[in-house]
Formats: sequence, C-alpha cells, structure tokens
Amino acid sequence: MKNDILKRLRYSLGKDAGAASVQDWRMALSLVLRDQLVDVWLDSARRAEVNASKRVYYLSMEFLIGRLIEDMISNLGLDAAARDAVEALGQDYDMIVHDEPDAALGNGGLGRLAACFMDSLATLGIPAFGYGIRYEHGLFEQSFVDGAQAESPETWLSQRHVWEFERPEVQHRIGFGGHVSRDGGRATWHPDNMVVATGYDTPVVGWQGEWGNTLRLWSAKPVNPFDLESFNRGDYLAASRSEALARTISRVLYPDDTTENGKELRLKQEYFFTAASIMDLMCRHMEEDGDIRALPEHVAIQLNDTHPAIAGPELVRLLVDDHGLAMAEAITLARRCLAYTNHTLLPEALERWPEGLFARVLPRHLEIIREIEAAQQAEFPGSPHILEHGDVCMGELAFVMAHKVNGVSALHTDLVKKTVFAELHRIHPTRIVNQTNGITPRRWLHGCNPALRDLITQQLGDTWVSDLEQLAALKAKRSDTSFIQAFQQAKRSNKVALSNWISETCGVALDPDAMFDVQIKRIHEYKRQLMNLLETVALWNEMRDDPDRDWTPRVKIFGGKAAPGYVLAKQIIHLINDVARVVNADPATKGRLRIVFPPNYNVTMAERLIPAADLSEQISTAGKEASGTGNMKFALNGALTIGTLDGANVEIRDHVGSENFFLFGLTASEVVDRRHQHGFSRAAIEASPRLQRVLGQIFEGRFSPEDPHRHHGLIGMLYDHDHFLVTCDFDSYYDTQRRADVVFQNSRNWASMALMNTASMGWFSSDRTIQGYARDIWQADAPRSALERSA
Ligand code: Z2T
Repeated sequence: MKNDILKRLRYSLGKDAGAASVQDWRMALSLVLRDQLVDVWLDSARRAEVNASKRVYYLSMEFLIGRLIEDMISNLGLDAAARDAVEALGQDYDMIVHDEPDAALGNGGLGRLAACFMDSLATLGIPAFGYGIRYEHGLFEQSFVDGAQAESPETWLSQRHVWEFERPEVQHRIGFGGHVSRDGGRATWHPDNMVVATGYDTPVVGWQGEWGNTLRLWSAKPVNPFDLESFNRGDYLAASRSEALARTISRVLYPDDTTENGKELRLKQEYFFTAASIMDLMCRHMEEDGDIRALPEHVAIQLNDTHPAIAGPELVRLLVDDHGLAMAEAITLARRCLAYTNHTLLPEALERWPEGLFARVLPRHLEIIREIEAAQQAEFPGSPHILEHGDVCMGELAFVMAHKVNGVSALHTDLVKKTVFAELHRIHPTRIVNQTNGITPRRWLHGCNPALRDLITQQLGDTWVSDLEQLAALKAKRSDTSFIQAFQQAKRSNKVALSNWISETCGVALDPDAMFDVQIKRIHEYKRQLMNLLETVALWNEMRDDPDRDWTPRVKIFGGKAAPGYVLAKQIIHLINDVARVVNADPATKGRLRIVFPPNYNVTMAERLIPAADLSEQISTAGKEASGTGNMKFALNGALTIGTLDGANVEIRDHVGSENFFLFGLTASEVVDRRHQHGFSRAAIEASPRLQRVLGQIFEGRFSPEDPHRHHGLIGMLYDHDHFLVTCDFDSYYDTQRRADVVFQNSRNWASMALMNTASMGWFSSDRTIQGYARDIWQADAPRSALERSA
C-alpha cells in the first residue's frame, strides 16, 4: 500500500513526496482506496445486469454524506493497513483522514437519511442508484459575529472530489419552457431552453466490500459552451450567457429545511435532476429489456419527499409522447414504479407551485397533471385536488402517482393518515404504510465511537456491525461491574477527547465529569432549543440562589444552523450565545454550569459530539418532529434521552424501556387541545414563577446589556403566540431535568441505564428500515442470496 500511495502521488497528482502537502497525501491515499473499490463496484453492476435484477432508484434533492475516507477504509477492512502505510511514509494518519472536507449536500435529517440508506442498500446487496444534484456549493458555512449567525458559501469542490468518476458520456438534455404542439392527437413539447445534465458517479460500497452501488449526481452544463458569433463580435458577456444560465441550476443547495420558498430556480432544480434520473433509468431499461411495459418489474423509484414529485408527470410524458402509450395505461404503469416518502406535517413545508409558473417552466407537464387530476376525479369523484386555488399541490400529486406512500415513524404515519392525507387515505386505504427511519451502525457507532466499538467487539465479535440486533446480548451485562466500568471508561475517554476539541475551538474548558447535555439539529421553533435555553437560565438562577446544594455539574452543548431567512431561528441562536457569554463568565457557577455552541455544526461535528453525550435532547412539540434520527444516534452511543412523545422517540422508548428514558410534556393530542384554549401561554407563564423570572431577565437585557431590547421579539412571541407550547411544557421539562440530575449522581446506575439504551437500539439500524422498504414497497431482493453467503 505504501508503494501504491507513492505511485498515485507521483503519477496521478504529479507530486514529489518531498513536496507533498497533507492534502496531496490524503488524495493519494484516497485514490489508492478508490482503486480497490472499483472491482467490486463494477462487478456488482455487471451482476445486477446479468440477473436482470430489479433496481431501486432513490431520488433525493439531498445526500448529506459527510466525509467518505474513513467509510471506505473500514468497509474494505483496511484500517490497520492504511494507518501503517501512512505512518511508514512519515505522515500523520489522523491529520490526513481529517483533511477531507464534508460533502454537505443536504440540510439535515432528510439528506442524512438518504446517505444512511445508500450505505444500507450496499451492505444488503440490493442493486440501487442514488440520484441527486452535484451542487457546486453545499449547505452554507456558519460563523458567529458578536453572537449572531453569519453565512458564507461552502466550497467543497475547491479541492478535487477524489471519490467521483466524471461521466462525460452520460448526458441527458433537459428542456425548460416553450410550447406544446399536436399532431393527430400526439403531443410534442418544444422547450425553448435546454441544459445538459452530466453524471458524476461515486461508488458506494457496503460493509466488508461485498457489494457496490452508485451515487449518481447531476451537474448542469450548457448545450453549447459559448456563442461563437457573439464572441467574434466582441460581445464576451453575451457569448457566455447560456453557460451562466445553465450552471446556475446546480450551483447551490437551498438552505431551507422544513420551509418552502417557492423560487422558480428551485422548481428548475427539481425538474432538472428528476428528468435526468428518469431518462437515465429509462435508457438502462430499454437497453436491458426493451419492453416498456415491463418497467415496473425492473424499476422501483423512491421519491424522497415531494421534491422529485415531478417524476410522475415526467414518466407519463415519456410513456405517452415518446412511447405512444395511452394516457390511462401510462398513469397506471408509472404508478406501479413510484413510491413517495413524506417527511413532515408542517404546513409551511408542503410544496405548492403557482400554475402560472408551472405553465411557463413545464407547459407539457401541466397538461399531464390536468389529465392525472381528471383521471383521479373520474375514478374517485370528490377526491382532493392536485390543482387547487391556482396552485399545483405536490403532496397530492405525489400521493396520487405513488402505489405506496410512507411515513417515517409510527406516530408520524398515524398522523399522516389522520391529517394531511386523511381524505386520500379513505379513498386508498392500503396505500399509506409506515417505515420507521434508521441509521447506519457503520458510521454512527463503528466509525464514530472506536472506544465503544472495541468494547462491544471484544464481547460479541464483530458480526453485530451488519446485524445490529445482536447488541441485545449486552443486556445481560447490565449488572456486571467490570463491564459497566469499561462502558463508563469508553464514554469518559470520548468526553475527554471532546473537551480537548472544545477547548481548542471555543476556548472554553470543560469538566469531563460533568453531565454532557447535547442538543444538535437544525434550529427551528418546533424543536424548541429555546425551551432548553430557558431551562438553562432557570438552572443558573437556582444554582446562584442555593450555592451550597450538591448540584450536578452540567455542560449544555448546542449545535445547529438556522435557515438564513428564518428570523426567529436566528434570534434564538443570538440568545443562546448571549446567555453563554454571561453564564460562562460567572464565577458563582464556575465548574457547575457551562454553555457551548461550536459554530458550523455538520456531520463531522456530530461524529465528535454524539459519542461524548450523556443526555440527548429530543424535546420537540409532540406531533411536529416526523421522526428524528439524531435521537437514534445518541441512544445507540449510550446517551439517555430526555424527550417528548414525538416521532421515533415513542418507539425508542418502547425499545429501551420507559425506566431508561426521561419522558416529559404534553402528548400530540393534548397539544392540539391546549392550542384551542384561549390564552394558554399567559396562563402557563403565570403559573410558573420560575419561568416568569427567566423571561423577565431576558426581557430586561440581563444577557444583552449592550442592546437590552434585543430579545423582546422572542419574549413577546412566547406570551402571545407560543405556537409550539414552550411555555406549557416548561415546568414538566424543568422537573424532569432535575430528576436526571439526581439519577446522574449515581454514576454506576446511570451507566447501566445507558448500556440498556445501546443494547436495545438494534432495531433502529437502517438495514432494518431498508429491508422494510424492499419487502413492503419495492419488492426488490438482494441477489446476494443465502446460497452465495454460505458458499
Ligand atoms: C428534513 O430534514 C426533514 C423533513 C423535511 O420535510 C425536510 C427536511 Cl430537509 C420536508 C426531516 C424531519 O424533520 C425529521 O423529523 C426526519 O427524521 C428526517 O426528515 C428524516 O425523515
């Protein structure tokens, strides 16, 4: 391997060992690893083709994959070999591995789920493609300027993305705008604008390198590089206008998670990558099979939320306009290929496009949507409308064009049936199914937590990595003193490592024996980072009032980005930083309370924080968090959860046992009732002197003396339109936190509860989730049969 690295350095990167930088060494190592992936990857593709396997196509606007190098190394089983080779070359292995920038092509849970699914599909040997956009700039980078969030463009491609293969030969022309002509009933779309989608392939090889799938991301290029005529005339700007226009499409990821912004460019992005993906899979099918009517036997298309919902009309367009099928048959055929995952009930996230905009950008698709709507109404009179109030409703479109629709946790699926799609569910009672989210144990335990991983492997061997339910065997160790001590030791070493990193990056010293209480996720009102902060201030007050009490020392760790246009979320960030500054400078609570908010939370930071957490904050207003996946990562790594009965928390609690979970707060149905009570938030505030005091301090500028009015907006909101019931759940949350304090004092008992969490989380592997999709939705099997396995 050492020689391979030197060879790559010299002949692929053109560098001399003496002149090589960390980045050069990292790329040389990565290229060596990539070489080793290629055989299994190409072999998998060939086997899928020979067996005419059904392929899964996962269409997603976001793939939040993070760093790849450690995945590649450990999936190939080269951990020791890579380290030895790099060290023999006199280089610092950890520095090299940590040099890779995160591929941040996603906002949060939805994009990270897509990345976990790719890992599980490959590990299970299910032939699959992930299709998305190769954004030139991923999610913005966050910094704090005087406590306020500032954004700057992310530039992951400023260095070469070593894992990908550019496929200049994989090109599809994507049209926009124009008009539709008709010839004897046959329609033809004449777009007036064209861009080319070029594919870039990243191999995704599963655990132990037995199977490899492809993540194919599309980049937009101009049809003609530049206009020669304008150039010769000397009009250089006009000469490159079409290029600028095309490249804009794959330029940047929209930074909104659960809010839609309705921008024309976003619709173009959605159509761009969806159309390229559909054309791509259709070409593959026609080459391999040739019978268009056999498409559903070979193709399962999963729509990751409504962002690729235009896949329905696009597929119908190709079937009718290019292949000559009748409209009704085309709709049925398309539906048999398509399934849709819903990721949120928040009304502000539901995509709706003005018909006028649609007519301008996708005129033929609008006609087809009208036909889909007419067919639906003819078969089911009074069915909810796809076209409503002059908008195209993408949720209804996705539902009607899918043979299965799934929610992402049991509670969420139940609410999908009862709320957003109640009427459609009545009409199609077997269409909605549940597939509770999961996480890949390769990254979220084996990769990010070597201390715990080694302890588990010592105990169980290493087959748990692809069969996570084996962790249940650890339950027998819950009263085993020496094992519990080893478990505690693993956690403590992770806390020490995190403390060192925090002290370097934030300049705050932490006590590794304090309780590390972590809330990391996008900043959103419904996730209630504000309630966590109010509790922190209340705790600070109490510690100052009663300094002689035996307080459990706490470190409150926050991490997360706010959408740049989400004013209230940005105010919450500012308030957290303001409170942190005051509390961290207070000698009265020194060694007892610390608040840290490291900027630019991303996948790599999550991999640092999660293994070091004692307490996981999953405190959303019940009914609002569709599932959550961070909740699973923490519990798997031996943190206890303080949480509401929301999303997958419900199922996590069922698995780990209610005695190992800090539950508080209103239930989803109580939330709905409470909102109907007039003046509910003022009543809650009046009933809680503790909360009143905190709100008063913030209002008076205790934490922002230079600008005492800074947080008036937030406080006013809590009094008058506390939509997410921060005030109503505050007391219950505060009391539960104090209960956690007491439990934490008995560290052995805490560790035993934490162990029960790790041992009970096997079911939350994304391998289980993907097997559920394969069985209930895709009817797709792994070709890696029992036969091959035993051979
Ligand atoms: C997102 O991350 C989620 C939902 C969205 O709705 C959009 C984005 Cl970018 C359109 C999250 C949910 O909030 C979270 O509860 C869930 O666990 C995750 O998707 C994956 O399903």
